[in-house]
Amino acid sequence: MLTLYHNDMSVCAQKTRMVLAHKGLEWESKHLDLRAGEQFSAEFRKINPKGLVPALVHDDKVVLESNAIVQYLDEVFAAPPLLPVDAVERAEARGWLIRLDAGLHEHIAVVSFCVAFRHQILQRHATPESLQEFFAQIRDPSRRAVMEDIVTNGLMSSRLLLAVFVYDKLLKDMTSCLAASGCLVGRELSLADFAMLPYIERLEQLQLSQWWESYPELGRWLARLRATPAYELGVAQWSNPAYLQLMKESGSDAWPKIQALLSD
Ligand SMILES: N[C@@H](CCC(=O)N[C@@H](CS)C(=O)NCC(=O)O)C(=O)O
Repeated sequence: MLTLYHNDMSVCAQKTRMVLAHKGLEWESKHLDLRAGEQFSAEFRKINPKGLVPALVHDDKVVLESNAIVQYLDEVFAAPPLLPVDAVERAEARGWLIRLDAGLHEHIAVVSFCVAFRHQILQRHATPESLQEFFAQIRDPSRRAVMEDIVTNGLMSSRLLLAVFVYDKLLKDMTSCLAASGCLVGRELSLADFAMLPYIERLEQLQLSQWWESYPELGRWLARLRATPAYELGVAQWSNPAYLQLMKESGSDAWPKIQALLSD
């Protein structure tokens, strides 16, 4: 039996649900409201002491870290495979997953919070005392420092500048890989494509798609992935309209500011 602790709009959870769907697997959903702090509950900390989703429980085994989870699923439920047969291409696909853990995941959180999600936190914790309580419940000091910065400083955060430069390079690198076959690696969609999709779609939700206006390969890739049953079951069916609306409204004037950071 597979149980997934997850969140509807979490990029890591979207990736994991797409892989579960692509493999045709049945799973039990344990949805956590991250804004209500359900990831910090004692019950969930027994599953993941770090208080992060997604977490997969397979029978009595716990598998943590979304990139480890999707590779675990691909090994244990081999068909249809999501890593290429060719060893070099497999290494390339894993390289894209490493890129997420080596910074991109934190950068999308920075962009998302600086543009949109900080408004949710500031609304929910409207007094300085309540805001301090929110920060204090984040036990990991480095996660707490990032959250304090991006919620407090928003578009003025120095972390946003770094995130924007990393993303700009990523969009160029993806475009050059997509030019050959429309996939990031090889000729078929792989873990690399499913893993990267939420990180690009999030920019679009934040009204930043002008960023890749001159890269049509990226638009075609997005459309191709969105036409898959895995996207429908793993992403579309879990879309949270309130979050989409917040990102749309907060992001309406974000692009000129991001563009200004890029041209500085
Ligand atoms: N490296 C972890 C990152 C997981 C992660 O950051 N999850 C976010 C949602 S995308 C989360 O649970 N955030 C809750 C929090 O930061 O309190 C993974 O890939 O699973």
